[in-house]
Amino acid sequence: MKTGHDDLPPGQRWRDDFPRFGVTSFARRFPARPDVVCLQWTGALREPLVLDAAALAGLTRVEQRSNFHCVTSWSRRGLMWSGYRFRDVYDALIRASASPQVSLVVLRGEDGFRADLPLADLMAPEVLLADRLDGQPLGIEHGAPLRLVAPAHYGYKSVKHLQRIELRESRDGYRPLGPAFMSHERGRVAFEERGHGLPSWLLRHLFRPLIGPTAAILARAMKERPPPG
Ligand SMILES: Nc1nc2c(c(=O)[nH]1)N[C@H]1C(S)=C(S)[C@@H](COP(=O)(O)O)O[C@H]1N2
Ligand SMILES: [Mo]
Repeated sequence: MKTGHDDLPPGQRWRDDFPRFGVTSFARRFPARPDVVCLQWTGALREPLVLDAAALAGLTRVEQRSNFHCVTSWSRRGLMWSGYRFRDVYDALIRASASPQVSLVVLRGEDGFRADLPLADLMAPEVLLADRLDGQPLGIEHGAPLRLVAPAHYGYKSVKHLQRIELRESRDGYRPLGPAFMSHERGRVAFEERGHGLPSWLLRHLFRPLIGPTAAILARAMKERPPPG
């Protein structure tokens, strides 16, 4: 049976570890309560909703092995995530309150990071709200208490430390994080949708030298994290 786990998407290279990674300006912002799920839903819905761990626990828990692809060109094979399908969460707990016109979803992390995806992309069965990784509760380095996992999209769509999910009926008035060339409206790995305006091979070459230094900055920030409280 073909699992797809050995397929390396265009322009990617495997690595054996799974570094804490991301945008360095957020590296020293940590979740206040990494053990407490508290996910707000705002925007185009009748009234804001908050989901906690108990609300999610009523849904089917899913275990899923998938590869992870960072836009800077590193990939990690075979991570075992556990959590809930975004689709199940939306259908069971959100849809009844949401506008039928919702087309864009903005996901925000407690560190200030954000990313957007079309609702249709989030409804794919492999998109999870994950709270466990490789049989352990999700650590702070990988997005505690809850993160998105969207394996068909570049890692920058898989927002860690999820705090708020905003539903929108259009892109009007929404500005993606950072410079335009660094974000793509979909960001699908198979189509090498790395960013905007610049060819993907160029982005790949611009990003590749930043992998080592970025991972080092994020690891150091983690080590120097002030004790909670
Ligand atoms: N909240 C938050 N989520 C984030 C980021 C971030 O800086 N902050 N970085 C993104 C990027 S660029 C990548 S590649 C992945 C890295 O996930 P990891 O740290 O678990 O390896 O997280 C994504 N989600
Ligand atoms: Mo990334």
